[in-house]
Amino acid sequence: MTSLAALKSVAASVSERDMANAIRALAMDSVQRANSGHPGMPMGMADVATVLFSRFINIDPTAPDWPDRDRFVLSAGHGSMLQYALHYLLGYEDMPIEELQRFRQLGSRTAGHPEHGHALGIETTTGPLGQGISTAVGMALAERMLAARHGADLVDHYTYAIAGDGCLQEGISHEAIDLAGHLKLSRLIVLWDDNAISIDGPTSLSTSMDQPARFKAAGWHVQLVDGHDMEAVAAAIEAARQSDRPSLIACRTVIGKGAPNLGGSEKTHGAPLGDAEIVATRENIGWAYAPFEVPDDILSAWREVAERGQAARRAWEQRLAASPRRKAFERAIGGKLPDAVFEALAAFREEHVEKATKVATRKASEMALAAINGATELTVGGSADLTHSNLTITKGMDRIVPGDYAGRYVHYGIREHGMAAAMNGIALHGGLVPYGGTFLCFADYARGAMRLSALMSQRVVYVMTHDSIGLGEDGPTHQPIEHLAMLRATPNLNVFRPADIIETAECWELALKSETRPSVLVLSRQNLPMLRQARSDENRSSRGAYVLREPSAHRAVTLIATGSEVEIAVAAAERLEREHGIAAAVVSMPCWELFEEQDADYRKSVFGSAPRVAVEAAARLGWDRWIGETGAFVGMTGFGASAPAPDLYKHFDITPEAVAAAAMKLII
Ligand SMILES: Cc1ncc(C[n+]2csc(CCOP(=O)(O)OP(=O)(O)O)c2C)c(N)n1
Ligand SMILES: [Mg+2]
Repeated sequence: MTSLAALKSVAASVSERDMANAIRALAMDSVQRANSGHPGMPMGMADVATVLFSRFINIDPTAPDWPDRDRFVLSAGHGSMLQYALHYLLGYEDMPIEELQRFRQLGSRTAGHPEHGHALGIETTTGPLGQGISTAVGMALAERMLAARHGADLVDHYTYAIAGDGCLQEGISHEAIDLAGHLKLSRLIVLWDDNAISIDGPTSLSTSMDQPARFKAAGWHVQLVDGHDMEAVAAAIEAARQSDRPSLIACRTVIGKGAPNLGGSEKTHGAPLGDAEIVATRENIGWAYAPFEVPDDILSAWREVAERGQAARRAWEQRLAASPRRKAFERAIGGKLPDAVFEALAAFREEHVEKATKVATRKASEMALAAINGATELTVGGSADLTHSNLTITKGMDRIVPGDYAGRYVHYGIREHGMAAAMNGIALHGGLVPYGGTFLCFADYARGAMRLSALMSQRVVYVMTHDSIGLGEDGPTHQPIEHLAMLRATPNLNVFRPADIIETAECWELALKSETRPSVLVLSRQNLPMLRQARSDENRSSRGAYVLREPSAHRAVTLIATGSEVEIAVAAAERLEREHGIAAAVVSMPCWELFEEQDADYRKSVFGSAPRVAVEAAARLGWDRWIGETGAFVGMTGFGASAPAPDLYKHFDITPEAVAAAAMKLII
């Protein structure tokens, strides 16, 4: 290895074009080696990325999590080789050239699309188009909020995103752009790879959108540049940094730039260039080096770029050491919620067991949130325009408004998908714990980003109310049926459906403590009785399911339920005992995922060996896992209907009588 000092002396003669060509060569060679991948985007955006990193971005590969670093989001995630090439060139220790040679192979850090957590410095997972730009909005919002709390000497950075035509065509971009423009997120700068090509061919096949006009209409600062004119790109980024609004820089580029025959064609989008075109490209761009070889002077020029970020990081550390806000800032970034939160929740449970408080679980959630938000400033609430239905705002929470980020409640607007992505960005940024509400039915709309919360192991809390036909009159468009099954099928996601105020507080506690897994709190619109018979210090929801009611005689049947149907199961058990002398246990099962994690002995002690009946006002899918071959299910078999909730439960036969009858059928 040549020493950096020795390299520096030759680096002076290297041009930014040479630096960009290093990206081009690494991208085309890695894709060729893998025989899979997307060379066109990295080659087209190599010039823009080089200017962005060489002149502007402050990151330090030796301290990739330094809190005040600029955030870089490759929204056009299929261009992952752009990011991997940059990481190698900048000198991230976990991105040696061998990782590029193993592009897209099992166990490599160079997955097909950038995966947060696979390699240092990947701020978010991208690939599903539109997610990156929308996640970046959350990061830029978190930056402004933390700056308002801790001051500009500790928090003062930009969020840069590279987005393609695909990202801007996706609907989620509309939500994200609108929110960012409205909130005047001036530290957000989006560089659009305006190459007018996507997979099927020219974008004119499917769009006539005037994107700059669209961004302007949403309140953005907009510039158009030639993406291969490095000085023009630099000037545009400089102007964007000065703007008091989020910025779009439309960078007109040629996809696959440098490839003499295929450049400009969709053929470079997602396939290797082929040996002959790679030879021709080397000639065309004057790259006389072997595959994966970057000459010392060019590598040195890149490594010097990293030194600028390192100096910025050191200066920041000195400011932090001298800051009176140091402790508070470090606590926030550490992400640990204070004990006071959990003490407040314990006191809350004690109080409401005593009072036997009967409220809807959405109301219980609001009451629990009042305790939580009173004990910490780290939580950031919000709702997709259903604040007074989801009950997500609590006393003393100031709103975030354009230009003033001192509050902690976000009106996300009617933008479920954008909200979920923004919450991912807030969680990824660090320093804040986001939760946000909508109706459970609209989990469908938020789904793309919810999946990424789970894939990225982020603590995001989804507050999803109006969780069944129990919402009543709004009817089948608003009544979730298959949503629980969809959410439960999602890996690394805890789905909580609490039955009463006590379980609701317990589930909130579990969600907040779940630092590497998002949670969905599934909550009722209608009032539900307090079912817990005795106070306990133990969080009984923490094992996923527990015996709520054990009959005095040997169990003849076990009734399993969640949420609002636990009350029905309890009534059914009482009826079975009273009218038929049948001993029925009731299991409340607020979280399948946590129950699945318990050992077999615990699971057996809860479920017993008697036949089982499950009751849930939702689709059956998944319940057979718990009721077994011989079990029965009482629930929904089709869409709901519009009527008062009690009428609907009768109409769809989800009643104590129906559950008792199903139980009788099993055991007689
Ligand atoms: C949500 C989503 N839909 C579809 C795809 C598949 N896909 C990957 S790249 C792409 C085309 C993107 O076009 P553009 O952003 O212009 O990229 P370019 O071809 O310019 O590199 C598509 C449809 C995806 N990754 N995500
Ligand atoms: Mg394109």
